[in-house]
Formats: sequence, C-alpha cells, structure tokens
Amino acid sequence: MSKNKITDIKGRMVFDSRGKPTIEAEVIVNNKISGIAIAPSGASKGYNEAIEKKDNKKHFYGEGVTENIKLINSIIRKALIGQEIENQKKIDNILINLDGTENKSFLGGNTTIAVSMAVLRCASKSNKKPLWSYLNPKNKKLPIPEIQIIGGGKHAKGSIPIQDFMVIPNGAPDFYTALEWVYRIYKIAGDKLFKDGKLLGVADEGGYWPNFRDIEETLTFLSKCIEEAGLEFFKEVSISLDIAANNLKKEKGYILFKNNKPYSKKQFKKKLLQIINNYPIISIEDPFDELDLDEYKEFKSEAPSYLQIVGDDLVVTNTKLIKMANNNDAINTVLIKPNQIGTISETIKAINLSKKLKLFTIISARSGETEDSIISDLSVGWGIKQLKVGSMSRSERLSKWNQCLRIGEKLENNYVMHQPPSIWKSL
Ligand code: 2PG
Ligand code: MG
Repeated sequence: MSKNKITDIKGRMVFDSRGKPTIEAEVIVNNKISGIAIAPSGASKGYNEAIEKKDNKKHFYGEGVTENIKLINSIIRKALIGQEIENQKKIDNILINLDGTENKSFLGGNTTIAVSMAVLRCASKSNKKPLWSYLNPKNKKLPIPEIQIIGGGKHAKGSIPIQDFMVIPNGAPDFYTALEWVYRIYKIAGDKLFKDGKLLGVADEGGYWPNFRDIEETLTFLSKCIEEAGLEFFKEVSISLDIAANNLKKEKGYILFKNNKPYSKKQFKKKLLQIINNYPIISIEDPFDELDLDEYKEFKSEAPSYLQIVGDDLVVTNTKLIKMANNNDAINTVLIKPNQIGTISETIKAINLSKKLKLFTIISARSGETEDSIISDLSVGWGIKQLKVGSMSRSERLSKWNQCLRIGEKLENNYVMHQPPSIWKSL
C-alpha cells in the first residue's frame, strides 16, 4: 500500500497555443507534492474522438471551460481524494465511470485527460523519478522525430489542402543528429520562401505557411530543400504527409482546391499513389476520409511495401476502431494521441493492442498545444519509436523537442534513438 494519497485537486483555465482557453489540472499528494498537466486541443478531428467539452456560452466566443473547471473542483475532486496516486488504472476508471458515456461527453475528454495526466505526473514526482523513467526505467531510447516543415489544411486556413508536409530523419544515427539535419532543412526552406516572396508566416504547428497553389510544387520545393541540406533521400531523410482527408471529402468527392473538379475515391487513390512514386515519401497519414475504408484497403495493397500508412482520425486511439481498421487491413501504423480517448490507461490499452496486432505506433501532440511537454516523456517511457509534435518553431513545439534533449542527456548512451520500423530497412 502506498502512502501517497491524493489530498486535493484543482482545475484552472489557461490558454493554448491558438490562444483558446483550455484546462490545467493540478493534483496534490500528501498536502505537498503537486503534479500539473494541461489538455491539448485538436483542430482536425476524427468523428469518434472523445468530446472536447466547451462552455458554449458567449464568453470566449464559446471556447470557455468554466463548466469543466467546476466539474474538476466538485465531483472529480470528491471522487479522487484519498486515492493512492500510483493507482492510475483505478483512478482512470473512476473518471470513466463518473463520466458514464461512450465519448466522455459528460465530463469532457479534455477534462479527463488533464486530470489523468496530472495524476501520472504527480505519481512520478511522489516517487522522485522523472516521468519517463517512472513509466519504465528500462525504456532508454529517444523516438525518431517526424517534423513539420510546411503546414496547411485546417492549420493554415486551407492555404494548401494537405495538412502536414513533414520530414523524417529516418537514417540519422542519433536524436541530436536527427534534429541538426531537420534544422538545416527548416532553415533552407524559410530562407528560400522568403527570397521567392512566398512566405506568409507559420501555421499552427510552426511549419511555414507558404503561398503555393499546388501539391506537386510544394513537394518539389521540399525535396529541393532536403537536397540543398546535403541529405540523401530515403537513406537519410524522407518525406511524410498527413493528408487529414476527412477535411477534403465533400459530397461530390475529394476537393483539393476550391472550384476544381472533385476527385472520385478511385481518382484520389491514383493521385496519391502517383505522388508517392514521384517523391521520397515513406509515410502517409489519413489518406482517405475515415468512412472510405474500402479505399484504404486497396491503397494499402497497391502502395510500396516501405510505405507507412498511418491511421489517426480513422482510429482515434480507440481499441474498437484499431481492431476494425486492422480487420479491414487498412493501415500498418497507429497514431496515438492521449486526448483522443481521454485517459492515460485507455491510451496504454490502445498502444498494447497495436503492438499485439503488429501495427507500428507514433505518438503525437495536437495542433493546439501548450508548454506541457508530457508527450515527450510518454514517448520515451512507453518505448514508442516515433514522435510527431509539429515543427522547429513556436515554443509549444520546441518544448517537446527540448524535453527529449533533456531526457537524452540522462540516457547511458546520449541521444540514442530507436531503430526505424522494419518496413524502412530496405530503403
Ligand atoms: C493531426 C494533428 C497534428 P490536430 O491531424 O495529426 O498534426 O492535428 O491536432 O489538429 O488533429
Ligand atoms: Mg493527423
């Protein structure tokens, strides 16, 4: 039996990286040790994500979280006081039962994840361990970073239809070198865009917001930046895309640019396969609307064997949907986002199931983030091989890479990084 009992819980409103209200939960053990965590927030969401509860009143244009804070300070506080802080599963089950809905619509997934993560942080502090090593001291490798260079879709008011143009330093010998390579690409991209008069700013995840009107133009540009950085396609650095296709699917088909003819499912699949064959792309996320499962399956059977096909909105860190996607042979990789499901314990279940089904995993932040860098500790502690948190600008993004650097310093073999997933070995 642990002596570390929860003695208080507080909720407070803070702001996320889009300047919108979000929830900070503070859990206190034995009246002295405090653990704090902040709920992130997505912009492009899966249809089945845990509900992000907001006040729906006029203040903060409907983005306020006063109801959530009230729930934390009343029923959640009452239910959790006296619980042993190390008993994450039991605590998360109390939250799940208090909520009592399929999609956390009563308490809000944003409320439950803030509390659940604060419990975990407080447990690690109570046990005087860094969070990653509290989770599993044997996991001593940093993740391979997936870093955004150009942002589009809902994160840049639809400027370019594809949401994330990222690079993966899949051949880097260690995490430090991986960041140095991407730093070069990011800098070259920024300088070139500025010189060509195409730079409009940075998007929600810190990637550049350029004035490109074409996907191929963007991919050619990104490929050139990799080359100019002196890096070799496939062997050292490759491209990764998040299509976030839910946002492109309209009644008549997939629409990339306004006033353009919609692509039918088949045409869209052909277009994606074409760009995959023409550019050094090794990973693609949410290539189709989540309802177009049949297309996923065909796409997977026609795509090159090295292609990582990632389900994000398709599976929303939910074991039922991961099973469903796997039964349909739709994906080979699962994106893990704790706030999509609403508690730490349910996130662990999704990771364990993915491993059991031999699906690769990537852990990911959201487009609305904060200074909370818990995702970096989770990636190391849970031994997840890849981490996606956005770009190399904006402090809510850098806080995650910086936390990886801090953890790296503590590992026996400084900055040692996971080996790439087996499908990339042939590259
Ligand atoms: C995604 C994420 C991060 P959002 O789609 O993978 O890029 O975006 O948090 O808006 O869902
Ligand atoms: Mg996504």
